[in-house]
Amino acid sequence: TGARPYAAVDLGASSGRVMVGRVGPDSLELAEVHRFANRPVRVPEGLRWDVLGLYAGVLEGLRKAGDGLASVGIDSWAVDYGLLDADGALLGNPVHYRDRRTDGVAQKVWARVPAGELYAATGLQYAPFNTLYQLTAARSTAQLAQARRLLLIPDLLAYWLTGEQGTELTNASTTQLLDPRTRDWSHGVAQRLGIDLSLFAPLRQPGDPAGELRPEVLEETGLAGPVPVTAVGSHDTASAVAAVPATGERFAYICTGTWSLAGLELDAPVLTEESRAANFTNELGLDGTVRYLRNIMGLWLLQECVRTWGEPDLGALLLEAAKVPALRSVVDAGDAAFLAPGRMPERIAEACRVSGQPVPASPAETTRCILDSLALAHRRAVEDAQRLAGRSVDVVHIVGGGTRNALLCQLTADACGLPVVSGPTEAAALGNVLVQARAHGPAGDLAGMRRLLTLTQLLTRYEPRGGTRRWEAAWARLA
Ligand code: ADP
Ligand code: LRH
Repeated sequence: TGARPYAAVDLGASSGRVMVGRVGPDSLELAEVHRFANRPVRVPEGLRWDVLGLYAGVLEGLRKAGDGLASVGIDSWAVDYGLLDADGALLGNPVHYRDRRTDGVAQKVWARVPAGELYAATGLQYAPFNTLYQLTAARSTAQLAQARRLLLIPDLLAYWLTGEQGTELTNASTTQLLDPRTRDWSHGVAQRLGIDLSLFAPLRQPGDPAGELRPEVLEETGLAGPVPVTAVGSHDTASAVAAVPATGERFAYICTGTWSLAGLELDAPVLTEESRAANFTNELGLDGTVRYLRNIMGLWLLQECVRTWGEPDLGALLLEAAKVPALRSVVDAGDAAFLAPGRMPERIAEACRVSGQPVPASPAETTRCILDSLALAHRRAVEDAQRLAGRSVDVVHIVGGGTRNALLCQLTADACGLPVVSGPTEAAALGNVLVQARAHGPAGDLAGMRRLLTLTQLLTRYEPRGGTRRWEAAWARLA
């Protein structure tokens, strides 16, 4: 086709990829040109991202993408950032959100701004790693004292590519420093916590121009310029939700990968006390939407176990897990106790023991426990979101890496008692490409983008089996 290619850089917590997408009136093609591992590094001061390694991966991906790019867009995981000094140089490696520096910090924040007020102002769930808590943890560090600018991870990479600085809105909404009603900074919260908002570059919206590849970048990647960079939904989950191939409004989504992000797309935030107690977040999406969702530990639980077991073949392990009887033991996959790395099989066994359930005795049994627990957490999030937002759904869409796990998709359908439509796997990259395409071509709304996805993407449907009562009974064991 004659359509010009768009490069989507999508950095997940477990891998980074550069994909090239082509968009036509009735066509949407996506090809992976480069994938690289994203391995956090533990140094004496804590857990850090190898952000230079990621940048090198991005450059290599752009080189492989080749000439003729209509634009480049970048999305990544949320909340984390790099600090720049007065010369614009990076001050140290960005801290990983699983680092322990935020342990106990929330209590200090709530002593100044009570948790209820914080939720009413920002709509963000409590997670120890929200940027607000990270900045509070960093308060008296030499690094923060020296910092003149804070750039969220995708904005940092965009800065290195273009020399231009901005703070993209959807990712900014994960800092807990934004008001989801005005979709602008919450000056009151920042002031009361002594956080200097001038550290942040001006907000930019998905679709805004974000500069052009610098001459040195063109030289290094061998690309002919000019190549524009376009702001997309730079929070990976915002891009993934934009690429949920829903046909109507009565849908829930689960973005599965390292995390499971499960909830609804709304046109206004839900800021009730009940919603706070249920730990639902109101992150910002495209075109004025709100991503009303809950964070669930996700396939991180399995990734960490697999790492401990010496990386056995995942396909074989999942086949074994499918043969293990269902719902023998479950853990609370929403529990932040599973956030830190290390000893995951033992920690899961311990949680089963404490709740008086059979302790999984083999990798297959542990894997089954994880998948049952994830499906159960998916059910609870989908149920709670509908109740709290006063909306109901008749289908659950699963997108992201977890779509490759057919057992997880089927168990989620069973647990929710609803059909599951799974796909696309590379939803974040597709959402990234579609936002660029509409910034550079005829405008299309979210519904139009989704229509194109339903026409072009391979989707799989799972019907629920059996009743949902046994899932509720399993949850009762954890209460
Ligand atoms: P992230 O973007 O957070 O890095 P991904 O969306 O790439 O994560 O999803 C990664 C997860 O997808 C892995 O942890 C793994 O559980 C699952 N996955 C990847 N490949 C397969 C596969 N072939 N079969 C089953 N699951 C898979
Ligand atoms: C998923 C994700 C999620 C955040 C977490 C830190 O990659 O962006 O939406 O909560 O990383």
